[in-house]
Amino acid sequence: MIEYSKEVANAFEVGIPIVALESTIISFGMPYPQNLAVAKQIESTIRSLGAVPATIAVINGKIKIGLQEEELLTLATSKNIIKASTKDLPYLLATQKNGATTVASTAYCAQMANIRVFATGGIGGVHRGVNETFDVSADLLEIKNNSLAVVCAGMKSILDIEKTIERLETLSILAIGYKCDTWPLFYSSDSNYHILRTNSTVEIAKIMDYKWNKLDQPGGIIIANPIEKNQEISYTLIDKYIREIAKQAAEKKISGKKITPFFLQEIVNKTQGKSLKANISLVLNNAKLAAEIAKQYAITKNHFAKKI
Ligand code: PSU
Ligand code: MN
Repeated sequence: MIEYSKEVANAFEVGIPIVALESTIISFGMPYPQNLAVAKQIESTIRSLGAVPATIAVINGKIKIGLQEEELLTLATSKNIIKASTKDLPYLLATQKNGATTVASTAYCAQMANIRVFATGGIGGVHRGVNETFDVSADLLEIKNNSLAVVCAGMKSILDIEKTIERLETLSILAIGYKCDTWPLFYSSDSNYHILRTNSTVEIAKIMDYKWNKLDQPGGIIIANPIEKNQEISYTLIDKYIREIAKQAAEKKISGKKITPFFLQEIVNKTQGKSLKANISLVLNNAKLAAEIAKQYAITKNHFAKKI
């Protein structure tokens, strides 16, 4: 049911820190060929920092923890990929299909594999217009349910920010800003919404250790890592585009799991590719921070003591 790549199996064996990565971003978050190039670049960035990447997906009905190059290629190019949340996993396994895992299902699989750190772009949350659509991403539920540090550039700006923060509060999900005092909003580095701040990965590792091992509080921690200033796009501009795209989506009757990929693609069109550049930069930034956190947590917990 679960298959580990040689690299990841070896990392567990000898004690190298591991960073989980999602695959929806490859199949539905970015166009080809950038998606493939970025997937590989994220992996090599993590390796260059002395950690091991574990990109997660379902291939032919097997949960893969760590992918081969040709599997990355399949995810980047094939039309036969299902955007898979946690609820879809039994179906994909039984019917031997291919699935790209979202934040929700990646967190779920990573927890099964006993991985503690996860890098992504932006998390899902409460959508704008939720009163009408009831659209709330399963990402929130699975971050709540699985004990991972989820390194992201905040929530995607297409969401209802205030309601997502409220929902995190209700679910009792701890969110920490890395070197920031306000929530980063994916394409933009700050906002008016306060977030607890830390300046160090040592502190983040201690927070993880207190939460999971000392206080025995299972569940995820969001590490919000702002996009670099020179890559950001102003929220006012993005917000204007999002309102326009929302109208298009309503006209075209796009809903459900198609909404997020539709917005991401349309924002790329409207910004003439600038948002794609920003997206790539923030994902790489998150991968770097996640690798540092994984190494630091290994030291703090003495979990992977052999190699460090
Ligand atoms: N962030 C990105 N690109 C993406 C996504 C997030 O930069 O493609 C994906 C993630 O996989 C996330 C999913 O879990 O969008 C959320 O989808 P939904 O809103 O349908 O739950
Ligand atoms: Mn949804």
